[in-house]
Amino acid sequence: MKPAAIARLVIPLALGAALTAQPAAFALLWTSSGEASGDQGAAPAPVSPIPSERQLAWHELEFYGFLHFTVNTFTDKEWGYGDENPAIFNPSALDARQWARVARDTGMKGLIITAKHHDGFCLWPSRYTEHSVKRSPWKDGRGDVLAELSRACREYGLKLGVYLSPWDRNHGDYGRPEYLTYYRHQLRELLTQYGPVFEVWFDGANGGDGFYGGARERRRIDNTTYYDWPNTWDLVRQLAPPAVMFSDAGPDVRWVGNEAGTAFETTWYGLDRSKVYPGDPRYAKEFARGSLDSGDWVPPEVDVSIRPGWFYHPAEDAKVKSVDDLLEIYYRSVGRGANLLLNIPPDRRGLIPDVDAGRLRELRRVLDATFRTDLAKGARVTATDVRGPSNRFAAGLVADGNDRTYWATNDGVTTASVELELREAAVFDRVVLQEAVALGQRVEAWHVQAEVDGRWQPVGEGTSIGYKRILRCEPVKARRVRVTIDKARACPTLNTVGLFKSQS
Ligand code: FUL
Repeated sequence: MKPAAIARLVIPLALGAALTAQPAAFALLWTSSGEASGDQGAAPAPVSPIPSERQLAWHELEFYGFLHFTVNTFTDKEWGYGDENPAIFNPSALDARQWARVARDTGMKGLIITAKHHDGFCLWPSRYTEHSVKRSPWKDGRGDVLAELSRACREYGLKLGVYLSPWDRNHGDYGRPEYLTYYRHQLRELLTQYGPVFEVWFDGANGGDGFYGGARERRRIDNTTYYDWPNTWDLVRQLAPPAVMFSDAGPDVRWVGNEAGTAFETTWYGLDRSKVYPGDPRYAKEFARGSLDSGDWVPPEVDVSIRPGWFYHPAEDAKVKSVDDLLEIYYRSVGRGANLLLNIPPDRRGLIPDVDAGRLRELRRVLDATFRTDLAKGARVTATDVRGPSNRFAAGLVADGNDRTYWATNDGVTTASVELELREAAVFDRVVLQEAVALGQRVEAWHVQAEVDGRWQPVGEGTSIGYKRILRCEPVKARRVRVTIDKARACPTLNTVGLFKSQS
């Protein structure tokens, strides 16, 4: 298809997505869209799907923490039945500031807490149930974990997210329509009482049996219809417009399809939301890998625990993941264009154990040491094609340390290279690439070469880039490095080419 035809095809699609998203961020892109106006000095036209403003902000977070904490912490279980006595919830030294400090020192940008897990116990004193901290001896029933965490997040510059399990094994109404009213009341409390929330996490698990107000039976629901998700999503939009919502089906962020800490090597952000529902058993196989050019922008989040379980268990103190494991997870999630949600469960004291905190400190130290010095910064950069007559999309913008500016080619040019000439030869083994994702995911294949002893040698190659791609390669010493886009859906963009040397 000719570029002009592609442009005609993509513009209505992209425009539709932009309008259902938050139009403000796109106004600039739209009024200056090159393919729309035929003016190659203007920005490339977006290709569908494209992210909303809230999704763009979410991409920039990259890494945040998960806190699994409830009665299970005290019963040594992963899934509570729902009949736990609230009296067992009694952390001896709960300190949400310690959680926030650990998270901030690890470089996490926020914390998402299990406000209510499947057992139905609420970490905040909900007006709609007695099955909560209200009935626990902790702080004589006057405690509120959400309030403490929200204050701590504010103090440490972190964002707050909430996990509210749809499956509630405690509640007598679960399985009946009345339960949805209860669920939405709780959501309203969480989204109005604790300051801004950046992410709402909708779990897809529905196991069947439970306490259910004393019935102690198996309750089946049809999760294609029972939860009436569109109305719950509307409520979240109304109460917390900037929040993204996570579930198998999005609407904003999707599950990566496993809990092992790994995104697909090829990560596309598209998901056809109309074909999938939260808890869909076909999800991991059929939908988790995403699609390049169909559906909506619903990027993956990698949720994984630092321990084998999601909740704290004393027997797992010796099974905390090593720094090497955590680095591997980082490169397989953030390094593949997904976000990383790393679970760090508080123990029975209500503190993140020293062993976990120590691993996290080490992880941060290694990441900081590795990514402190960008060897590409200030390089002389040239390209086989540069969009338009001015410097607005110049090749050098990939190495200016500013990911708001980007290199782009002219319309119709879908194969192109940028070549970096460093001030002096340097050894690197990490290459960071980033697309200007506000314009859609465009690149489908790329490779990197370095000039060694006067000859261009292969360094590595890949498919998707998206928000961020980190290539790990053998250490190579070179002064000249070339990144080639081999295939793209429309003229490609890159806002970053970074070169780093890993440190241990
Ligand atoms: C799953 C839940 O069943 C686990 O307990 C945990 O909360 C995990 C993050 O999601 O679906």
